[in-house]
Amino acid sequence: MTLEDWGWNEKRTAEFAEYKDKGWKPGRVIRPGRGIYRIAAISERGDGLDEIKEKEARLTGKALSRGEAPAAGDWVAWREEGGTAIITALLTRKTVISRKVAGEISREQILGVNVDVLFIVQALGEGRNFTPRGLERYVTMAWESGCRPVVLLNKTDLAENLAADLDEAESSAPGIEILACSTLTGQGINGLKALLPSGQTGAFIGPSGVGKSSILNAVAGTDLAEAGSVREFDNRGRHTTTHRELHMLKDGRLLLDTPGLRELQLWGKEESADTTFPEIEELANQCRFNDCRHEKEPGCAVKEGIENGSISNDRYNSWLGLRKELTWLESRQNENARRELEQKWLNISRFNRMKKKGKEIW
Ligand SMILES: Nc1nc2c(ncn2[C@@H]2O[C@H](COP(=O)(O)OP(=O)(O)O)[C@@H](O)[C@H]2O)c(=O)[nH]1
Ligand SMILES: [Mg+2]
Ligand SMILES: [Zn+2]
Repeated sequence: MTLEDWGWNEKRTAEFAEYKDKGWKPGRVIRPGRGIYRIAAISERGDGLDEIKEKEARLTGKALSRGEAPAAGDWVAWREEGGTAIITALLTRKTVISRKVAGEISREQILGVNVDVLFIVQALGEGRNFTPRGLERYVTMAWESGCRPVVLLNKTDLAENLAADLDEAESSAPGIEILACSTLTGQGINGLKALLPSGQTGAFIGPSGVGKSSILNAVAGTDLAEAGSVREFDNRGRHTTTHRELHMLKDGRLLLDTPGLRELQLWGKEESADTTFPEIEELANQCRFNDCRHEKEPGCAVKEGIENGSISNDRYNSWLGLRKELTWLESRQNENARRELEQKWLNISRFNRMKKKGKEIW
């Protein structure tokens, strides 16, 4: 096995050059933890050749600056210190799948990084929540991540009207490949495999219970991930959000299992939803006023589009709602950034005051 099998390429080699000079080695985070990370890393075999081995690496307080904890899928640099691997640097992230943490706090939660193909899983039939509006949220998240999105409509064995479901999915995910599948009948599993060449990393996102772990197992041909929604709760009945793991399948495919999301709160900017609604975005550029809010303004091409039927009212309302949510989030992010900057200046002036007094500070 080589680093390339884990997704390494020439660009990474170039980026790693400065770390190589320091004697550091590359590795990829398989499973993040609190302070201890499982990584796939180069190690010497003893006969002078290298091999890839899984090992545990530690993150020391000094290693990385705050807010930069390695995530599942990250490429890192590490060095050996007294028989322990210490993570020393994070390489740039090609893609980042993130959401806002649940609740009131506006902080980013990273679900996985350096994923190439992001499978949005929705389940059909009884109950398990495929709704056009819900799918639009996931599509927005997917575009924001930078990954190539694919929609998986799972549990086709339970579908009452697959053609209608496909139609609905198509309107909510324009321009995105949609695949119908079932882990029960095996439908669509080969089609899914065809979308993920080896050496590329795939990941599944979607609500709990839609079949993410089951699909992973179906692709793997063995039980890698624990399926069955019961296990997504810990023994106190709380929803567990810790499970994030990059799996290398026997056939070399790389797949990241993420925890089920009970609710998806978006993380992004005001424009993040625009790619999800290309038909609206196109008209929004033709409004009379540049700062048209597409609500009551005269000469609004979006409103005209609704009237003449080229935009659906549901999609329009969904778009407005998502934009409002994201605008609010952006203002909160700016507020956070302002506060952080303020704190930094506060620390600097404190530092200067102490220095003047000739005190030892840290
Ligand atoms: N009928 C049907 N059930 C499925 C299918 N895929 C998964 N399930 C079931 O749905 C439940 C949740 O699956 P799981 O893989 O744990 O979902 P996750 O929470 O998204 O990882 C389990 O009971 C699975 O057996 C499918 O294609 N058809
Ligand atoms: Mg699961
Ligand atoms: Zn307008």
